[in-house]
Amino acid sequence: MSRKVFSGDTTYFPGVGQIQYEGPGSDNPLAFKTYDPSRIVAGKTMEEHLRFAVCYWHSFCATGSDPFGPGTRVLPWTVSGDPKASATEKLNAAFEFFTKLNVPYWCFHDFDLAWEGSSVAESENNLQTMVALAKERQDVTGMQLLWGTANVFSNPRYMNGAATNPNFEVLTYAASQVKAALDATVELGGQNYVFWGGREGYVCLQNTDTKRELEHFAMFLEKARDYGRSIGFEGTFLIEPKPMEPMKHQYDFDAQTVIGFLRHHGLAGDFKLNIEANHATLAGHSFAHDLRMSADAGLLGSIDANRGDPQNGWDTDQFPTDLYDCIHGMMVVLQAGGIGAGGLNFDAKVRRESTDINDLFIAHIGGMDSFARGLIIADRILKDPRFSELSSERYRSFDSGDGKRFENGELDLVTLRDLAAKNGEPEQVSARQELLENLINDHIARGDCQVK
Ligand code: XUL
Ligand code: CO
Repeated sequence: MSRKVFSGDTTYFPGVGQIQYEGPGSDNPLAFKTYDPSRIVAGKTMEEHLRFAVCYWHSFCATGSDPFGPGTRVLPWTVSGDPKASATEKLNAAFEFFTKLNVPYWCFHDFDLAWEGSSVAESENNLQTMVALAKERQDVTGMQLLWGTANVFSNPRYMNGAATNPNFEVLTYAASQVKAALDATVELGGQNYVFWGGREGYVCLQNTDTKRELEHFAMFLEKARDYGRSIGFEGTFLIEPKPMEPMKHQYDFDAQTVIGFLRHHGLAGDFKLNIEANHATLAGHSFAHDLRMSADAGLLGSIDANRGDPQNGWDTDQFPTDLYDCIHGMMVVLQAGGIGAGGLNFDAKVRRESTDINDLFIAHIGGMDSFARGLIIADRILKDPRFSELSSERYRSFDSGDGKRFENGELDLVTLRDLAAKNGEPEQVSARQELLENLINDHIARGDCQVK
C-alpha cells in the first residue's frame, strides 16, 4: 500500500517523489530493487512481514558530531532561536520523509519530538503540543507509531542513571518523563513502548549497590507498566538489551540476561525484547543469536535494524546491508511465526561523511532492500527440504524410545548411566556445518529475488 505524501509549506527533500519498486534491473539509486510492499512472500505481503519504521533521533535530530568535532549534517528544518518552530518544521520534514519512503511506521524519544522545558510541567506541555501536531500528520497520511520512548540518558542529571540512579530525586524526574512519554504513545496509538537502558548500569563497582539498583529498576518498570495499563495502553512494553556504552556495565546486557530479569521480577507477561543488531554484536553474540534466544522464550517483541563494524568495539549504528545478517535474522523471525506487533526500526545513522540530503533516502532504501532479500532467501531456505532434514535429523535420537522418555522426565541419572554402559561408545555424527553454509550460499546465488 502507498501512503499519501505529506507536504508542509516547505519541501525538505526537493526532487524526490515517493520511492517506487523498480526491480533488480533498475540503476536508480532512489528506487527499491527488491522491496515491493505488495509482493507476497510466505503468505503475507512484504510490508506486513517487515513492518519498517524510521527513527526520529538519528534521521532528523543528529548532526554527526563526534568527540573530535562538531556535526557535519546541516538540518535545514532548524529555525534558529525558536524551539517550537524548529520542532514543527522537523516534524514536517520527518513526515515528508516517512511518506516519500513509504514506510508504515515511525519511532521517537520525547525530546526528539519536543524540546525540553525548564520544569516538568513545561516539558509535559511542550510534548503535548508536538503530539497534537504529530497526530494531525498521522491522520492525514496514515502513518502509524511503532513505539515511543523517553530519553532519560542525555541530560546531565542522568549521568548516574535514571531508574537505577542512587539519588531518588533523579528517579522521580525519570518517572515524570516516562509518564509523559507513555501518555504521548497512547495518544498517538503506539503499538509498543520501549525502555532502552540508557545509563542503567555502572562504571565503578565500589560505589554501586548493584542489588538495590536492580530492584529499583524492576520496581520502576512495574509502576510504568501499571500506569500504562491504567491509561489504556494495550501494546507491548519492550526492553532493548545492550551490554555497554554509555556505561561500562549495562544491566540489560543481552537477550538472555533480560529474559532472566523479566522472569525473576514477574514482568514477562507485559514486557518483551527489542533486539538491536549492533547491541547483540557488542555483547559478543550475533544478531540472529539474540533474536533466537528471545524467540525461544516467546519474548521476541521488535527489532532495531542496523549493524556494527566488525573491527570497531562500539555502537556504530550503520544501516543494515549485510545480507547474511538479514537472512539469518529473517530465518529466526519466520520460524517464530513473524514479528507480531513489532517491526524493523532503522536505529541507524548515515555516516558523518555522507552529507547529501538524499543520502538519508539511499541509506534506508539499502536497508529495506537488504531485509527484503533476507526475507525472500530465508523463506526459500526454510522451505528447502534439505535444510529441514538436516536440522530434524540431528535430534532424531530424542524423537522416540529412551530419548523421548528422557525428554518426558521419565529417566533418572542411574538409568541414563546404565544405558551408556549397555550401548557403549556413541557413533560419531557429523554436524555438517559446511553443507549448511553452502546451501545458504546456493540460495543466494540462485538470484531470483525478482521472480514473483
Ligand atoms: C541506543 C539505542 C537507542 C534506543 C532507544 O544505543 O539503541 O536509540 O533504541 O532509546
Ligand atoms: Co536501538
